[in-house]
Amino acid sequence: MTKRKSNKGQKWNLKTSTIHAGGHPDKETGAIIPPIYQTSTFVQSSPGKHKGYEYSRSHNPTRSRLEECLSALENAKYCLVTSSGMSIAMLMMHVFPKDTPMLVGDDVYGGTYRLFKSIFDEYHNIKFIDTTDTKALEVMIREFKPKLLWLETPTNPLLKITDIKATTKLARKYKCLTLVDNTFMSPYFQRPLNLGADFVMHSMTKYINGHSDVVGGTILTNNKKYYEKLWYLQNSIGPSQSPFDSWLVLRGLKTLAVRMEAHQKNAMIIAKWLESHKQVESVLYPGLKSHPGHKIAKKQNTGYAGMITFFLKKKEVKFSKTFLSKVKLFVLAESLGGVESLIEHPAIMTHASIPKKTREELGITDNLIRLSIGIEDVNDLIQDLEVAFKTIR
Ligand code: P1T
Repeated sequence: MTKRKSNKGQKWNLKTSTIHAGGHPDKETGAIIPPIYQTSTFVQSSPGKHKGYEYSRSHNPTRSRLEECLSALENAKYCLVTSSGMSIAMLMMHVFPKDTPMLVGDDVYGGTYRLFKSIFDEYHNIKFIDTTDTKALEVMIREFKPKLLWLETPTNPLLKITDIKATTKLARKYKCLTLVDNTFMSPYFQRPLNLGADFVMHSMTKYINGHSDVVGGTILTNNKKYYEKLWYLQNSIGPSQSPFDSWLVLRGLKTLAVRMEAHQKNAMIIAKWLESHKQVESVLYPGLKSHPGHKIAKKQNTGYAGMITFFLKKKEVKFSKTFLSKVKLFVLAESLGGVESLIEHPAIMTHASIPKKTREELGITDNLIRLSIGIEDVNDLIQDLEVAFKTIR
């Protein structure tokens, strides 16, 4: 039997890695697809003598395969896979000693905001800031002396773009580590570690898995010390991903490249269509020339993915509610990054945990609608939105 090696030490392009990294044939049987090691524990021949696996909370061979694949995609030495995106944030908060000063982007996923604002604010000294404003950021970093800068780019839901290279350089000057939540781009379009970030994380629930059937998280780094801390915490606290879910993510990852291209192709057409629509006040899509962060996105990304945010001209919430309930093909649901198109109202749904006043200051208003563009036929998607627009004329 020919034994193909894993890609450790080899340089594959990303498209190849999505299919082959971590994908060596099973040693016992030659199975081309890694087995789902659906086991909680592993037999030892004598106490402490095992084959590298002891207990599935600590390590599992299927999860290891996924970690190997993700490491190749994000160009990282170390990867940890967990049970959700939020558990990654929770582990990171435990890495640092009590009262650590930290800066977090002001427009992050509502659940991330809630975790930092209502749980870890008693443990750490956390401040929120617009990370796209490099000048204000430098003043804050100099004075506040954070040890960690946590940012999303593009942000959720306003799709603000931060210059990763400039920002990580700035943070490093003041000995501050940077974490980029790369959920909205996927490694196919953005690789933050290559741009200077110390950590990159994903809610794998989204583009990484891509099929809306798994909740999962991952964090990657080249820093051994921090990886070891994170692994120790994950093993001690316990948010491990199940072998079956890791296997599903490995399966989903194989089509990452074709999915991302298809998301982006549809999203660009829909964003342009929305921009010219009479009932739309404005559209935010990083691929549009009108987007304030377009130039930076063009420089640091190889594409713009499938998330679009737009504002209805009719500002009252009743119009947004009607619009959202009239679509038939778009599914009204939280989450994003699956092959099916989703639509949602951030103020009522994904970002409801942010106080109304803060939400409005940020621009998460009642007429804001967020789309996750899937890979269906784009004409069907446009037709569906047009029917909803007609109901609020
Ligand atoms: O849902 P979970 O896998 O725990 O991931 C949380 C998370 C982290 N980071 C970003 C940028 C996210 O968008 C999310 C989850 N977001 C949604 C559920 C949403 O609809 O925006």
